[in-house]
Amino acid sequence: MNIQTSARLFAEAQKYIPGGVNSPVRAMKGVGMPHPLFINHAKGAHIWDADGNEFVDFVSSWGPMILGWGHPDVVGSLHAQVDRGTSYGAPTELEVELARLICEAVPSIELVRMVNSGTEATMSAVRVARGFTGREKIVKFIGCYHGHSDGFLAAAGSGVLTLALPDSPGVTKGTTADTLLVEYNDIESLTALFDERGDEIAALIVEPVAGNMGVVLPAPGFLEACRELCTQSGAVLIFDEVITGFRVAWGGAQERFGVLPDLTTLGKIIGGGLPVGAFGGRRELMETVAPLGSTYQAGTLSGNPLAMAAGAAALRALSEPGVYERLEKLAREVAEGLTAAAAKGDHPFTLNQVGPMMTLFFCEGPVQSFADAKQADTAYYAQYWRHMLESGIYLAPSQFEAAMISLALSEDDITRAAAAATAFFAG
Ligand code: KE4
Repeated sequence: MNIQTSARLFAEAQKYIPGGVNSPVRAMKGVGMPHPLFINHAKGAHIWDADGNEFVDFVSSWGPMILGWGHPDVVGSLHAQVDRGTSYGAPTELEVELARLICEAVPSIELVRMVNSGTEATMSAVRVARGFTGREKIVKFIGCYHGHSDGFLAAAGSGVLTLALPDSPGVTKGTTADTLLVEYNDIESLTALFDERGDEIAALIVEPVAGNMGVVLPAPGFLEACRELCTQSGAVLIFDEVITGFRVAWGGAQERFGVLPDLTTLGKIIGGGLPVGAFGGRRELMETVAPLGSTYQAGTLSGNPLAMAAGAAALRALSEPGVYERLEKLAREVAEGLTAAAAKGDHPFTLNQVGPMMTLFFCEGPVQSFADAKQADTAYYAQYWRHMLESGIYLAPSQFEAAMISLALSEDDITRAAAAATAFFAG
C-alpha cells in the first residue's frame, strides 16, 4: 500500500508538533506502523488517507461519528451557522436546544454545562463533587481513562488498597495522593475501601462500560455497588459517559443498565464531530456551579455555536424511531462476523461487546479488568491490524481501544470486514 504522502506529511508535522500528532494514540505506535496515516477526507463509513487509500472505518474518530461522515442534517446545520458567526462568547439559542435535548435524553441530568472536551467535563465534575461534599479523595478504576487532567493520570502503586502514584511527568505526588485506585469490577475491594475511607471520598468516577482498556463490561452488580456505596457514604457517583453517552442507548449506559449517577460527563457524539464536552446531573449539585453557585468553571468556547448546531442535529437524527435498533443490528452483525472469523484461527481470543462498542482481545477470556486485558497478545493484534488495513479496513490502532460502530456501515462493509478477518485468521 502506498503511504508515501503520509510519510512526507509526518516528516513535516514533526518539525512543528510533538511526535507529529496532536494526540498520542494517533501515532499508531501500538501497531508497528512507521508513521501514522494522515487522513484526507471521509464520507459515510469510509475514510480516505492522504495517498487516496480508501478504508471502511471502525474508529468513528474514537466515537463521535456514530452517524458517519457527511450526514446531511449535521453538515446542513454547520453550513447554516458558519456565515452567521463561529463564536460569540455569549449565550445562543443553539446551546439551549442542545442542553434541552441532553436533559430530556439522559435520565439523571437535570442541569448541564457545556465545555470543550471530555477532559474538561470530567475535571469539572470532580471539582463540583469536591465542592459539594467538602471532601478531597476521588476513586477511579485501574484501566479507566477520564481524560488527561492531573488527578486522573495515576498509576496503581503498591499496598492493599491501592494508593495512586503519578503516571506522567509533571503530575505531582500531592495531586495523585487524593486519587484512590481499585480494579474495575472488584466489588469486594471497592466495598473495603468505602468501609475504611468512605467519609473521605468526594466522588467515585467510573466508565459504566469501560472503553479505554479495550471494552470491559460491568460485572453483574458492579454499577449497583458503586451506586449503593456512594449513596451510603455521601460520595458523588460520576458516570463518565464520554464514550457510552448516546452510543449504547439514547439515554446512555445509565439507561441501558438502569443505574443512575449523581453526575454524568459527556463528549464525542454530542458535538457531531466538533470539539465538545458536557457535565450535568442532579440540580442540587449543578446549582453549585458558577455563576449560580461558587464552584468556578468557565470556557471561552463553551457552547460554541458550530458545535452546538452540529451536536443538536446529530442528537435529533439519533432520536428518530428505530435508530438504536438498527445500530444494535449492525453491531451484532459485525461481532458475529469477527467472532466467526477468529474461530477459524488457532490464537486464543475473546470478544467483549456492548452494542455498538466492542473489542476483540487476543487472549483467553473472560476479560473483566485491566489485569485481564493486559494478558492480550498486542503483537498479534498489531499483525491483525496491519492485515486489516492492507485489506481496506481501518480499526483502532491499539488493542486497548474500542471498535466504534456507525450507522453508516453498509452490509457490504460488514461482509468485507468479516472476509478480511477470515483471510487473516484462516490464512
Ligand atoms: P477528550 O478530552 O479526549 O475529549 O475526552 C477524554 C475522555 C474522557 N472519558 C472517556 C471515557 C474517554 O474515552 C475520553 C477520551 N477517549 C480517547 C479514546 N479512547 C480519545 C482519543 C485520544 O485520546 O486521542
